[in-house]
Amino acid sequence: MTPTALRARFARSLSELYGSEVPAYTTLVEVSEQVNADVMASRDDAERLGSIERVTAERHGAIRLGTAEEMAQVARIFGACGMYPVGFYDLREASPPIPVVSTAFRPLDRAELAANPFRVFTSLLVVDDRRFFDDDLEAELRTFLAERTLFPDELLQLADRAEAEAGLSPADADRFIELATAAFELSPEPVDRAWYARLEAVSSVAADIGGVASTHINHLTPRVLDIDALYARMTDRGIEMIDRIQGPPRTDKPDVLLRQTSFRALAEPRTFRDADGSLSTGELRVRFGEVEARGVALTPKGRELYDSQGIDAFPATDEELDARDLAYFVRDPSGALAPIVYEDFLPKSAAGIFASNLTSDGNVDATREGAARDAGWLQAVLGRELHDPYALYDAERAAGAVG
Ligand code: OOG
Ligand code: NI
Repeated sequence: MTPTALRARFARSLSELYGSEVPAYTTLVEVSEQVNADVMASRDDAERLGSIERVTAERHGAIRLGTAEEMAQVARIFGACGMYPVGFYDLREASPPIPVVSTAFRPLDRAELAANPFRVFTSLLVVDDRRFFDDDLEAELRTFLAERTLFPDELLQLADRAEAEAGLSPADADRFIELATAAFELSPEPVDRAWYARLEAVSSVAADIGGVASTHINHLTPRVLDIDALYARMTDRGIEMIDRIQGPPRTDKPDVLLRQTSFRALAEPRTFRDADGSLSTGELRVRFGEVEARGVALTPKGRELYDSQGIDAFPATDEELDARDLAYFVRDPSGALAPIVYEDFLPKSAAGIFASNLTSDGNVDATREGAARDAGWLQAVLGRELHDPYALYDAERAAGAVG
């Protein structure tokens, strides 16, 4: 079973898990499929940004980790599935600031993306950022995190074998998928109430990451061809969405980058352990739903224009976007322009997704010192290349391949 097949199975397996645990996700997938079928029936260019097979299977997930070691381990598990780290996002620059830096694990080439585009937005808590954590809390967090094991040795060994040998036997593949899926399930282990509350007073993301001895997939996002229609239909079904769609507003111009929207995390029953050792039931809101629509990837020049002036400053046709080097295209065999779809994330939208699920802004002391983090730092943690999204789009455009 090749890394490509492992990736497709892993995405399906997580999707089954998530659907069984978060029923609103199943509604979201159903409504997305209806919207996509309607767009296919009504628009000639419905498949301009990817085949309907790809779009229907397309998901991204998100996980949050606590230590450099966990980050390096997850890179091996995703590597087994042909997913590699792309991009560096610093969510501490958002407002309100979130104490994480992130990357996305995804397939790199067009053929792999077409076969199965599964990706996972992966965040790492910055425990030594003094704006959030004082010396004592950092030390306690480090101790707590060092004691937990998110990924069993057997899983990591299977992952290494899959990467080294470009696949696994059917029996090993079954076991790998079983262990990898289980690693992202919500754990029934009791949550230490006082510890969780202490972290939550600083940041609910810190509590979600460092307040429990496990990690979990916190959303799984289907792709939709008309996100405005999706938003309206979900609202009609009584599911309360966040108040807006993140990313570029709807226009008559070619879709660029990424538009996303979400529904708030559901309150789920969890067991808590109190200081006297007694167990009680409470609730946590840690898993939510999101949906996205993807457009053409912007060049650095296009991105600069988007960030500084917004979508109003953009031309209305593919030809002009290409001629002004604002977005990535390749020529298909007939000479027509084919867009290169944006495969990455937007830090502002990501911060909005985080923020829509925060119970409070937490307690940030902006006068204290941050902690230096950049792509070079994350690459060293990962122990493998951290790919630059623009280098990937440039290479694809230069190769002239069509997806
Ligand atoms: C990740 C939020 C970012 C996206 O689609 O931008 C994200 C998280 O909440 O852990 O998934
Ligand atoms: Ni997301």
